[in-house]
Amino acid sequence: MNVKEEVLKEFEANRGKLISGSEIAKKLNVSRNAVWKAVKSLQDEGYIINSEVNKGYSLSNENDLLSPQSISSYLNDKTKKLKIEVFKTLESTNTLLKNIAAKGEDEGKVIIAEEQTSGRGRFGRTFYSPANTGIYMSILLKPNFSAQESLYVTTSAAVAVAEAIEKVSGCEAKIKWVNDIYCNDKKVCGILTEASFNIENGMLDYVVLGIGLNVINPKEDFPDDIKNIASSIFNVETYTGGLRIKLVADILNNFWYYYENIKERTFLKKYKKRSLIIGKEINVISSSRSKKAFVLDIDDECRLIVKWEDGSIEAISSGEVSIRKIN
Ligand code: BT5
Repeated sequence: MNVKEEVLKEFEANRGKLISGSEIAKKLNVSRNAVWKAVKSLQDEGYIINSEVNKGYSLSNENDLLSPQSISSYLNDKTKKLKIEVFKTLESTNTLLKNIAAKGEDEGKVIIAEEQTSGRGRFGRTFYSPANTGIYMSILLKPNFSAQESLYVTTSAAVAVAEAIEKVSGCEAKIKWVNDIYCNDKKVCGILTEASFNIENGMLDYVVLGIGLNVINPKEDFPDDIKNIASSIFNVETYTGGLRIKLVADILNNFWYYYENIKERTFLKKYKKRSLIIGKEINVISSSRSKKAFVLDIDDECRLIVKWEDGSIEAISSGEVSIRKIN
């Protein structure tokens, strides 16, 4: 860690409290001038740091910028070990993490961006990722899984995110199989799980779990093509600075628990309970063809059990579904 990162860590550990420059300098064994420079540089990056003459500095409780230091202060003993890196802007956190994974990075690397310029959804679709209003995060995993079992990663992450949303915002969060989270009938989060697997043994080399969550309504609203389907869990009036940091930490804490116990599928009951589509008439869209079905259940492998119009029953593990409006 460089001086700036160390200073930020001190501030995060004392959010809202005044600490003197000389106290920080002594603790970090650097000059007061070095502390001053670090404070200036953090302020230039957008951190809200107040200073009082002859008293010191304090990091405002309203500070909302994501950083490994801020997130770490809410992590538990297990998730504190994750290697978190935060970027101001990236094309896509999944793309960067996949590149890093291919070079042999260990499990537990987490990439977060304040903005994505080419955020990706499934099937080559885009995920709108404006600056400072959402959470765009990817987590590198190396589970001992077959390709089929990667569905557990997406579904357990959906439960982890839904629980974090409810805890922090109070919005009831529902899950649309397999990877979308809805609040008040609008999509607030999408999950993109990408994997590399070993052809010889059919097992996964690594999995990149990408989570995109709309936290605050973007200033210019959502683009026209998603205005009617997308929403955020807060608007500017209801949001309090710092909640994005708590959300990231809660998501990581929740997910890591489910991930460590993934074979027991402790998340599955909760996933089903939050399902938006069990018992509903849906369209199943695959290879641009749409077929009507009724959702009977979600099975232990997280597959969707559907009854087609001809009465036959099938378990499906991929594809896109939409709820059918019945007059
Ligand atoms: C998803 O795909 O929803 C997965 C999104 C995953 C995004 C994360 S962010 C971190 C990581 N890095 C990445 O590059 N990606 C991951 P899908 O189910 O295919 O839904 C895509 C569709 O959702 C689009 O075609 C739009 O209709 C809609 N959409 C796009 N942006 C949205 C947004 N911000 N909020 C809600 N809906 C959106």
